[in-house]
Amino acid sequence: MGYVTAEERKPRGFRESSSGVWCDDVSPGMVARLARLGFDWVCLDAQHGGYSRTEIIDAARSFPAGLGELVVRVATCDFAAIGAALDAGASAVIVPQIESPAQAERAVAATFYPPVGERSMGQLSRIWGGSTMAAEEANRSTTCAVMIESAAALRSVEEIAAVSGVDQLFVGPNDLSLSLGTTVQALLDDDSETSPLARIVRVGEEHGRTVGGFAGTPELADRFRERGISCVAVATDLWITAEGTRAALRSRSS
Ligand code: 3PY
Ligand code: MG
Repeated sequence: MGYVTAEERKPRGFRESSSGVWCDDVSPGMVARLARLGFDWVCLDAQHGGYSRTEIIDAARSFPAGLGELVVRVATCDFAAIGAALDAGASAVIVPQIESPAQAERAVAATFYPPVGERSMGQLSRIWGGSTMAAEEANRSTTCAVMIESAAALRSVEEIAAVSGVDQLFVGPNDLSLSLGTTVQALLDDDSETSPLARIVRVGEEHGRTVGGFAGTPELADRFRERGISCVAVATDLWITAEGTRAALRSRSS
């Protein structure tokens, strides 16, 4: 599979039904290649992956324009970290472990410029000669996704989704299943109308929020989509290199 160009492909946005890739290992080259190969969005993981602020900036500088969105999963609901990811050039943030409307309001305040929020102006693209965005345009094109990944978050999911400025509910199945005392597989197998995933999807629909989630493999991604979760991290950089390695070694002589 070769690289695609912006003309050949119209990437789907992070707010739509889309397929993204999750990057743990720090490699601006890998991030750029994954965007060029066809993912709708590439997420840098600053919570459980290796990404620090400097490395987010390096990846953003080499991200190919027009070929999908750069997304950052920040380490925590931190005002400075959210602003720094967006200043570097991310068009969306995924904010982990949101459990209350007050926390969701904090995430929104950090993501958007006034009058919507309290983000401070200072985009870094001016440093490398890129164009900066006016506050209004940035507010229109930036996405705030809050992670629903605990029993407490599930209890407050209606109130969290109702917070103005929350664009997306993003399911963290590993933490959610740990918190509920179950497994990712059991969460996905539960097809009842009262299941945790059905509840999140219903609430998302009621409030006009996209529902996204971390799958990490195409097999799990299909299961997420069957449950109505549409904006899915369908692979990780580590999975892709492992699968590529496995495929390559199939030709090894025994
Ligand atoms: C989770 O599954 O808990 C996540 O945060 C995905 O990385
Ligand atoms: Mg998690």
